[in-house]
Amino acid sequence: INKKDAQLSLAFLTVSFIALFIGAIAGLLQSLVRGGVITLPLSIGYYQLLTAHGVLLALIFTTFFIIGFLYAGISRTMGKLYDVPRRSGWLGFVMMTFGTGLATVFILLNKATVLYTFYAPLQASPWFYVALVHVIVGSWLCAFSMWNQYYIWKRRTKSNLSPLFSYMAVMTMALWFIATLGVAATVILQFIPWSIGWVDKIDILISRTLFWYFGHPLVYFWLLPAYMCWYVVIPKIIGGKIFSDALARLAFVLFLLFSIPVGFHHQLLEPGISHNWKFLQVVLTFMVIVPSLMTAFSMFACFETAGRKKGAKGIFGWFKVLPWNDVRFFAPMVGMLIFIPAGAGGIINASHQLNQVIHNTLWVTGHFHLTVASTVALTFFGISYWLVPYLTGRTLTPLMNRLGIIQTIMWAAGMFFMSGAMHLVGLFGAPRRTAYTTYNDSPIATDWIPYQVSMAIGGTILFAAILLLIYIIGYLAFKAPKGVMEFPVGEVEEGAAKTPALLENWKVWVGICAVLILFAYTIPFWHMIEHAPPGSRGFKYW
Ligand code: HAS
Repeated sequence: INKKDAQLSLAFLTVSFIALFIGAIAGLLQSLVRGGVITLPLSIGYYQLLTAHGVLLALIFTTFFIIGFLYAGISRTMGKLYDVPRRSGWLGFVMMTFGTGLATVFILLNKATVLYTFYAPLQASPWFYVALVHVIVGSWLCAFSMWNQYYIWKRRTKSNLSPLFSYMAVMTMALWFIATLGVAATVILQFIPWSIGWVDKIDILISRTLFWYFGHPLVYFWLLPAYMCWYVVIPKIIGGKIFSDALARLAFVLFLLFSIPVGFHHQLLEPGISHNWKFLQVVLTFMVIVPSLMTAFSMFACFETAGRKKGAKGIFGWFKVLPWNDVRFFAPMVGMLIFIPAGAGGIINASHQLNQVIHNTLWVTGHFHLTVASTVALTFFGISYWLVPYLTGRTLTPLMNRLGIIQTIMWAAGMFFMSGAMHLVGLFGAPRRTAYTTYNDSPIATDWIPYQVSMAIGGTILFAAILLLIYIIGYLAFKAPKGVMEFPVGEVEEGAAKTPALLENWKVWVGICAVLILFAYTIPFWHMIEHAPPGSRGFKYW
C-alpha cells in the first residue's frame, strides 16, 4: 500500500481504537452502576455513562474503523489514492475528529446526557449537536472522496466493472450518505434551533422518525464492511475462491434498496403513524433479510467448495479443514456463527406482534450486543489483526495470533453470559435503559437479580477482552517485527457466471432506492407535519 494512504487509514483506525477504549470503560462502569454494585463519585450518573458508552462505541468506533478499512481496501484494489480524494479524506478526518472530541467533552460534562439515539424530548447542549454536524459532514467528505477516486479510476481504466471491494465501498458510503440525510435534517432543522432557544417546542414524532430513517440503515452501514471481509477477504484466507461476484454485488444492491424505507419497525409501538404504513415497512423489513440469507448461502458454498478442493469428504467434511487456528479467519467466523441466532432475534423484533413483547426491554439490548457488538465487532477485530501490521509494515506473530484467538473466545464467552441474560430477562419484562434506582424496590426486580449478575460477569469478561485487544493492537502497531503482511483479496471461482454490468449502474439503483423511500415515507411524514402542534416542528419557518 502507498505510504500516504496507509497514514490516512491509520489515522482513522487510531481514533476508532481510542473511542473503543474509553467507550468500553464507560460500558463497564454503567453496567456496575445499573446493577447497583457501585455508586460513582462527583454525581456521575448511569445515563451519562450509558451515553458515553453508546456514542463512543456504536457511533464513533464503528464509523472511524469502517472509513479507515474502506480507504485501505480501495487503495489496495484500485491503486494509490489520487490527490483530491486523499486531501478530502484528510479534511473529513479532521472534521470528524474535532466533532468527536467536542461531543465527548460535552457528554463527560453531563451536558449531553441524551443516549446514543439522542431523539427528543431529551435535550443536550447546542454544542453536542454542532459536534454531530461535524462528524456527519466530515463523513460525507470521506464519501465524496471515495466516489471521486472511483470515478477517476473508472475513467482512466475504462472498465465496466470496478474491483469487488471498491464497488462494495462505494455502495456502503452511498447507503451512509442517503441515510444520514435524515439525521442531519433533524439535527439542523429541529435540535439546534430548539437547544439554542430560538423555538421553545419540538415535535417528538418528527424527530424520532427522522432519527430512525437514519437509525436502521445505520446498522447495515456497520454490517456491510463485515460482509466485505466475509465475501472478499475470507475466501483468500481459507485458500478458496469467492463463490460468485454477481451474487455478492446483488446482495449489496438489495441492502441499498431495502435498508432505508424500514425505520418504522423501531416505532411500531408509537402513536401517530397509521398501521398501514407500519405494515408496509414491516414487509420491507422482511425483504432486507434476503441479502443476509444470500450471504449465508454464499459463505457456506465458499467453505464447502474450498474444503472439497482440499479433499474433504461427506456433508460436513469441509468444516474440519477450515483454518481454525488462524485468527484472521477465526474471529470473523465466530462472528458469523453468532449472527445466526442474532439474525433470528432480528426477525422476532420485526414481527409486529412479537415486537409488543420485546420493545423497550433488555431483549433489544441483547439483540444489538449480538449483532453489532459481536458479529460486526469480532469481524472488525479479525480485520485489525492483519490490517494494522499491514499498514505499519509489521507482521502478525504466532504469539499474537494465539492471543487473538484467546481474545475472540473471551469475547464470545462474555457475550454469551451478558447478551444471553439480556435476552432472557427481557422476556420477563426487564426494561432497557433504566437506572437501578428506578426499579430496585419493585418486587418483580428480585427475579431479575440472577440475570443482572450474569450480565455483570459477562461485562467484566468483555472488558478484560478489550484490554487484551488493545494490548495486541498496540504490539502490532509499534512492537511487532518489521515485515510484509498481506491484505487478502480473494479471486472469483472459475465457473462463476459473468457479472452483469447492470449491477454497477448507479443511476438505476439510487433511483429505485429514492422511489422506495418516497413511497414508504412521504404520506406518513406529511401527516406528521400536518398534525404537529404549531411551533413544534423545530425550525421557525416550517
Ligand atoms: Fe436489529 C433493533 C430488526 C439486524 C442492530 N437492531 C436493533 C437495535 C440495534 C440493532 C442497534 O424490527 C437497537 C436500536 C435501539 O437502540 O433502539 N435487526 C432486525 C432485523 C435484522 C436486524 C430484521 N440489527 C441487525 C444488525 C444490526 C442490528 C445486523 C447491527 C449490526 N432490530 C430489528 C428491529 C429492532 C431492532 C425490529 C427494533 C426493536 C425495538 O422494538 O426496539 C436482520 O437484518 C437480520 C437478518 C440476519 C439473518 C442472519 C443471517 C446469517 C448469516 C451468518 C451465516 C453463518 C455462516 C457461518 C455462513 C437472517 C449471514 C456458518 C459456518 C459454520 C462453520 C457452521
